[in-house]
Amino acid sequence: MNLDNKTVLITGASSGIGAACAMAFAAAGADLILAARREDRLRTMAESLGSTHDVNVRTYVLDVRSREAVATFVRNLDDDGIAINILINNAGLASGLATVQEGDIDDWEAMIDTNIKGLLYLTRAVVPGMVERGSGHVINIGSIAGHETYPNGAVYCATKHAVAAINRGLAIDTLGTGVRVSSVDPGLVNTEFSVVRFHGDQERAADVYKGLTPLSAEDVAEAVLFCATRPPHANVREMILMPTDQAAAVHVHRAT
Ligand code: NDP
Ligand code: 8X3
Repeated sequence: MNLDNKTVLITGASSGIGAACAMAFAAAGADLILAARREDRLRTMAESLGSTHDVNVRTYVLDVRSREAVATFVRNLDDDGIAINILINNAGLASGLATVQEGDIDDWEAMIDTNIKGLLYLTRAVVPGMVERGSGHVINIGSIAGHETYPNGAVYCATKHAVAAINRGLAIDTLGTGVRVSSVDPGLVNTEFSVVRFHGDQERAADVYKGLTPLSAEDVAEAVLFCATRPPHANVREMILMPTDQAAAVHVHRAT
């Protein structure tokens, strides 16, 4: 199934999984709306995708934490007659790795505002149009952290447990409308995720993946594309995708 004539909105498209999804969906023929905060990254991606694929690529600077910005962004798309067929709720981050009793509350706010509230703002703005049209697909990027809680990760894990709950709840709420809801929940993926988590400490970030082969962003994008290309009567509700070297959040095999 190709995605010609489908419009896909990807949040957090400026790096990692979001950027890989942009490439995978462009290759499948979808028109893209790419949103993130870093405009230069988005512009470079749009130029490269536009020159290699015959698809329409629009970019928008958007901070998903802003309720007003999200509402205006989606309203403007609507005013321009652009219907979003697939929403990939990918923008997210971990910030810090600490016990609850020692955690930095600013880190918590960043994770909660982005991973939960931002995802909800986008979903609330986009899904009514899908319901009205009787079709659409919301694909949330959850995490193994939505299925388990690991040491020093309580708040990040809480945000991804929230994504799992929203994913399940939205599927119930939209039942019978023709809207599909899926979640792709990866384990370790080598992206900028750990550099962001450790506030720019590249060495500490590299240690996360030392001695094992993590997933690539492209591995995850393939899984997202798989969800999006099922026939209309079939839906992937939740997909856990792990590196072979990872059995559970903190159970990893590292070559010595
Ligand atoms: P990256 O750090 O490489 O990418 C995160 C993306 O989110 C960037 O494009 C960033 O863009 C965007 N983003 C962050 N905050 C905001 C915001 N406030 N508004 C808009 N965009 C924002 O990490 P990943 O690709 O790994 O992360 C993508 C998703 O995958 C996240 O939800 C993460 O939780 C999840 N995940 C990651 C795993 C991993 O091991 N890497 C495993 C499981 C899930 P910009 O900074 O330009 O705004
Ligand atoms: C990202 C994967 O295990 O670092 O969601 O939480 S993990």
